[in-house]
Amino acid sequence: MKYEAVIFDLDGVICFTDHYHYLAWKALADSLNTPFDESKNDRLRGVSRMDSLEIVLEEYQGPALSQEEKVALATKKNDLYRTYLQSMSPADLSDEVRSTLNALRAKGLKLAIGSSSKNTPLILERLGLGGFFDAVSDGNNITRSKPDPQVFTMAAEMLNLAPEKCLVVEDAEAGIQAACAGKFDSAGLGPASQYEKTTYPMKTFADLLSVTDGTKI
Ligand code: B16
Ligand code: MG
Repeated sequence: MKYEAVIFDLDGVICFTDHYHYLAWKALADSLNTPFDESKNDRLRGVSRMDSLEIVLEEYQGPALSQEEKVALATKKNDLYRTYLQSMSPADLSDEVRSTLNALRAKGLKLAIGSSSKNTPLILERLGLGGFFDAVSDGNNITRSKPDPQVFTMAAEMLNLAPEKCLVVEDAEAGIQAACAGKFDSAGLGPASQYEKTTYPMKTFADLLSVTDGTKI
């Protein structure tokens, strides 16, 4: 087998919480009288919470904000986002993702998460995937966010495998850049299937069954 492990991004790959991110950032932006729309929300994929806040504040025209005030704003957004996450359940995991994960494990591959999100433990628990993965590297164990490779490098270390033995699955440009910087091959879904740097552009999650053998779709 070409790879011994697969490291999955979470939001946009295993599940889809971008609308909840949108609703929570939109409420915050409205309270600050600053414009925010779906296209700006798309720029937040894979980007850390504090870096996302800077993008949300790009057109903000109010009084200057201290670092403490920015942290308070990010916390307010996150509190609202987490209330939306409470409505998630195992029904939010698609049959395709569930069956593909099980088939990849049956092929002998280790399975890990590499996500920028500090809410990864809550999301995995809501999906019924708490304890499912062999390693979870997320926003809680990193100091540098994607496009830095740290989140994937740490996942590989947790699995005790070299990057060349791990395939990263991503939906975001920042995530593909992170995979490249860490010397990981990458499989891209959605927007990431269009990037030149993506090793294996994919149409659908189940394509991983052939891509993990090194087959281009
Ligand atoms: P949190 P991923 C990323 O998750 C999201 O795509 C991104 O929109 C979010 O800002 C980031 O997590 C941080 O999330 O505020 O929950 O810590 O795509 O890397 O799984
Ligand atoms: Mg993502």
